[in-house]
Amino acid sequence: MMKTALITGTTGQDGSYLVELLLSKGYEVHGTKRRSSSFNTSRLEEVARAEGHRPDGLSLHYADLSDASSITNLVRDIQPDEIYNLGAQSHVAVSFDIPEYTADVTGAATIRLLEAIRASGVDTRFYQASSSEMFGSTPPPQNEATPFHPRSPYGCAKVFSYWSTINYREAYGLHASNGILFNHESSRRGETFVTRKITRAVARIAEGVQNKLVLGNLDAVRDWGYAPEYVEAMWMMLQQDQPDDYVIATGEAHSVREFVQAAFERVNLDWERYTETDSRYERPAEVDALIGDYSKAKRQLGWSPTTTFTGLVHRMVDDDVQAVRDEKAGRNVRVEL
Ligand code: NAP
Ligand code: F7E
Repeated sequence: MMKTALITGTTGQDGSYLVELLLSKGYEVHGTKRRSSSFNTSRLEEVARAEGHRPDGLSLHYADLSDASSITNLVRDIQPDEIYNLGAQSHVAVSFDIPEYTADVTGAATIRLLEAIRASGVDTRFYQASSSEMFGSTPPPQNEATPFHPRSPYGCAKVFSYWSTINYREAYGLHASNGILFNHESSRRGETFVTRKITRAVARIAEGVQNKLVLGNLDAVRDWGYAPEYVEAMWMMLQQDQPDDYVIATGEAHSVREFVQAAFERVNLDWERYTETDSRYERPAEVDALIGDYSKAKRQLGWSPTTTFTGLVHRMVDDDVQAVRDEKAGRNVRVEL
């Protein structure tokens, strides 16, 4: 029988890839979108282009994670088999500027969803987008047993959601799982996260429409994977008989500096000539190093990453170069979905 899924945060990087994955598996997919004064569905337009038309199995609903009524109504009306809570104020640096809002949307909203499931009595499986940011300053490698020490309002909010998910599993027997995902990137990554900021700038510099790239802390170390592979892991978690919590990562670590270097190398430019640093991109508290140990996911889910660091950098730079060329040629036309 055809399964039904509800995804919050459908318009984000992961949401758009998860929509593609679930549609390819024959799901009826319902997603949330927020009211915005301008088009905010560009990532889903890419899904539509790949399909040649707006995907038949996809419905979008206006909702907001800060609005309990919108969330409760959706869960009750759709009665989904699976719920993926990907919606969040997901930018770590921004969470220092809007901490209460982040606590509400990235933290408390998880309880809104879990309560909506209880109130409607729907028999559903729940995925919570937990994050390696919860580990914060605890030294790598990090796995499911590593203690949390978050370093930002975002990290604190994710810890709240993580434990709420486990609490509802234990208290009410919900099939509720946490994916503790390490950084994952793609050409659909938001333009203000460091990898995309770099690859977009490199492409624009190579195409002669930008002069320099200005960054913050170049010493931070991250474990960067490829987003489409990570949404596959989310789906795998909800297909297990028992709910559980899993680290999803590559185990490979690189500094921001190494990412910059590799990106400029792709277009045969010297990174040091074009890169500057400015303290305005530094955070009040930094997470120095995140490197994930995904052996549990490998063992229990049969999940492993396949895209290498260099492969990821090349793909993102190449896609951004193409995007700049499309922009120059006026090929970027926006539509409503
Ligand atoms: P993203 O691109 O920033 O997408 C976030 C999504 O949440 C967007 O669709 C956004 O809508 C939506 N959203 C924001 N505020 C909302 C609100 N008040 N109500 C409803 N929806 C709201 O993030 P992502 O990279 O796809 O990540 C997906 C999830 O995984 C997030 O929860 C993130 O915190 C978590 N995570 C990400 C990573 C990573 O490396 N990417 C790693 C670990 C965990 P708009 O499009 O309208 O802004
Ligand atoms: O920063 C440094 C910055 O913003 C990575 C989110 O998806 O992954 C993401 O959070 C590193 C940090 O990602 C700039 O200080 C230097 O050390 O790309 P980012 P993040 O903070 O790791 C986790 C797992 C999530 O869950 C989050 O939702 O890069 N950095 N210069 C910079 N970062 C940014 N954004 N901009 C700079 O100019």
